Amino acid sequence: MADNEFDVIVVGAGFSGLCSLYKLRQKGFKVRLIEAAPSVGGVWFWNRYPGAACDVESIEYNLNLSDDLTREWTWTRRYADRDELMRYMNFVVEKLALAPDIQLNTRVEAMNFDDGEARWTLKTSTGESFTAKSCIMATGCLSASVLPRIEGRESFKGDWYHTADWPLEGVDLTGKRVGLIGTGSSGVQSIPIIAEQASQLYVFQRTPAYVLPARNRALSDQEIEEAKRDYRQKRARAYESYGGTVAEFNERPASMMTAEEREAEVNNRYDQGGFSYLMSFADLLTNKDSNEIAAEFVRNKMRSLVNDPETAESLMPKDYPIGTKRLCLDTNYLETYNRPNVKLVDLRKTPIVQIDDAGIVCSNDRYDVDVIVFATGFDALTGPLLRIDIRGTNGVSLRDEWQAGPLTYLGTCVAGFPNMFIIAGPGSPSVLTNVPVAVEQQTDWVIKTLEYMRANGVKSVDAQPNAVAEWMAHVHDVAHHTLFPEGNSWYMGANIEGKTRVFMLYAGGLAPFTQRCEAASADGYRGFNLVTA
Ligand code: NA7
Repeated sequence: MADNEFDVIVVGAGFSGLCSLYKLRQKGFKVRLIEAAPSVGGVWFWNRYPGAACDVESIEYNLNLSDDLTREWTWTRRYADRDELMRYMNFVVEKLALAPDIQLNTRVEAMNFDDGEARWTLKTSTGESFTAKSCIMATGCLSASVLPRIEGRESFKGDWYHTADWPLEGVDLTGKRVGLIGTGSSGVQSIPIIAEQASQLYVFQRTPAYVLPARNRALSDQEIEEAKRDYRQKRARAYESYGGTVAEFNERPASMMTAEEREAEVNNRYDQGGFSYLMSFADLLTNKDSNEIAAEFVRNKMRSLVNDPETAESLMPKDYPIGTKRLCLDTNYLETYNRPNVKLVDLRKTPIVQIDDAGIVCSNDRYDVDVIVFATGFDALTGPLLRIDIRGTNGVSLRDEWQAGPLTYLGTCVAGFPNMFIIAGPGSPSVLTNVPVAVEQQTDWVIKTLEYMRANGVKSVDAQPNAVAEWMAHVHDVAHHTLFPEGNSWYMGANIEGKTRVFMLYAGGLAPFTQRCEAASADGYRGFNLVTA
């Protein structure tokens, strides 16, 4: 093969990409990983805003690639911050000697499938061209950031930043008047830190988030020792779980518990902090009454932390079930509104009318600022793929195919786009789980498929349209047995103007997803067209 010809090209150097690269190399594939950023890390490279941290516990949020990795790496905190995660990912690269197969500073801009050759050609921002039999799209779920369409945004004369593209050298906000738009996780994490630096911080909130305590803290020696000792066994349990973690669901629905039992359950889980709150009742995400019990408990806790009653009321999430938009984990967020230099602007009462050269103009007032921070999120799940001009069989464009929402088979393959495998994308459990665990499962399945192709002289694997239709119907049915479609979330594409609203993730759980993938391949790749050379 020529220098620019590969068995597999992996696009993206986050968890999915690094995991794919390592496993492909283990199996003897000629592989190149192409990454747009000047570093590995994926979402953790880009999200450098103050306070950026993971909302999944570090002891579980990592890659199970070798015992040495587990033995030699020691997490310091319950939730790793961005810098610790970057150190971890660089450690993985170094330990597994991945660097020689990674090409940084190179954005894949276009991909074309040649039907005759059954090969992909990839064109990059560097002007290079690569070909590969197969492509693994490890492009991430939250890697296409979005700026809001607000009239006059470009006319602002001060500095502005998106949280997902924060300057590498950091930003000194000391003494600055700052306007921050958006109160998802990025806003909730950065607001307390920005408030300490800024002379004045205005927070512009469209939808209030359910905010739970992170209770982040240093890990004890004993916790670290136990985590390392029990790692394999815990990982095995995570693979068999709904969410890719060992956190335990309460198996009883709220209706089968007394009021005291319910109170004790939510109280206990709230005190522990973190996402396991959503496991308080078996039916918390499927039954509105159960959900409301858990939601009201959180609202009351949130209210108790904010001094000004009007601000507290504006911060109350009331019109969607808890958990249907991603929970935000709080370290001093709500208390930040008690500071004299912080003001919440409730956009449901006074919407933004425009941005002008000096600040943000709302329907009843204007806020002059030196800096605007856009914590306005991402074109999630589909954005990272559709920003690449991907053309499959007969030149068909993925953008056209997915206009009414993403269409995949088993969350991994797209009809008409042979030998293209998506990791943690639409139609897979992805961000509803602990992502690195879901990534391991999916990369294992993809690489097994590539080995099968190699062993059996298969030149292309393509999803059958009827299999895609059946899978999407199943994804839709599962979602509509839950409350997820009731939140205007990025899971639904609801944060992007003009994006089709459809619940994009597989809510059936990681273990059932794995079983379905394994069953399809064991059954002679049911639902796929396999073309032999
Ligand atoms: P999110 O969770 O999508 O939050 C974006 C926030 O920005 C959210 O509060 C949005 O309000 C708000 N937003 C977006 N556009 C506008 C406009 N035009 N005007 C006002 N407010 C706006 O992104 P994050 O970066 O915080 O977190 C993403 C994920 O990363 C997170 O869930 C974790 O998994 C890690 P909305 O809710 O749409 O009304």
